Amino acid sequence: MALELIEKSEHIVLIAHKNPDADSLGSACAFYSYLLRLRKKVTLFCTSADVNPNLAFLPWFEKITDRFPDDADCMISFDCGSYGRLGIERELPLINFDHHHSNDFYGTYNFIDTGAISTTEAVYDFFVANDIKINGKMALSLYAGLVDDSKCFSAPGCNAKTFEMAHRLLVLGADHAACIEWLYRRRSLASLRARGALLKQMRLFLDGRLAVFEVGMTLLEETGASIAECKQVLDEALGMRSVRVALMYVERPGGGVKLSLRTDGGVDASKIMACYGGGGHKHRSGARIVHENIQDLVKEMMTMIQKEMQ
Ligand SMILES: [Mn+2]
Repeated sequence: MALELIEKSEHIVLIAHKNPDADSLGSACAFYSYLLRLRKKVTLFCTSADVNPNLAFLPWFEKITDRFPDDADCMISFDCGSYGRLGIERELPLINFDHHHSNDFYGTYNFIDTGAISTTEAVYDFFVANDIKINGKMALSLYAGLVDDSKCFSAPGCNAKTFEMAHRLLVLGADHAACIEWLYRRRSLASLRARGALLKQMRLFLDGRLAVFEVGMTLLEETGASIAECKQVLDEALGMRSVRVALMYVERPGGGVKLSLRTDGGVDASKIMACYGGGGHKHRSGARIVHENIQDLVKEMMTMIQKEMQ
């Protein structure tokens, strides 16, 4: 049992995925509070050295480290759709909390709820099922993941349970205003510049049903925006009535290409990205590949998307 494993472990490493979002980090932060209560030694690990400063409102944010401790005896991963997303490989028992369809139960114990809107929902359910008291810090951490992964309660997967969980977390002390302020009202100049440039160069295909964005190295250098910041325009493109699928390809140093796909759910994004060794959700998915000719690749993907639309 996962609880027994936690009980007998002394030093537990909580793992958020590379370039963590509020869901991955929020889940880990909620667990951090819980494990401290159990008087465990805890490490909050993430392979990314610089984490999005917009997440600094999360409790324990300052504890994030990219150094994996030598004396750990247990790991818990959050929101990692595949084992590779952990960013490390260790022969340690692993508890796997996630909500991605692509998750193949790589943990020793797995809490995968593909119906959950966020991984924090899976963690919340675990706390509730095991009578684990949720304090204010834990509530805020869980709420942050819920707000972010539900696109501020606008994603199609939002249902009565989403709002019930939101209600309970607010009662338990989550600060809604702080979450919104940090997650949505602190956009950097770099992100606004990137957004302007990207919306200007957006191309539409397939009778306006597919929006395509190309992010070259120059755009990233000139605006100073992160890839995560660039990806926000995908959701904006989907806000257009005709657009059902939005694709972004980002040129990476060394010849790689990072693909991000968002859909309205009619086309299964994770299915298309699986063809390129990637994964994710039905509505949003990504992959990283090495491809010599980006234009050929885009053409190939467009054919695939067109087929899926019919
Ligand atoms: Mn998530």
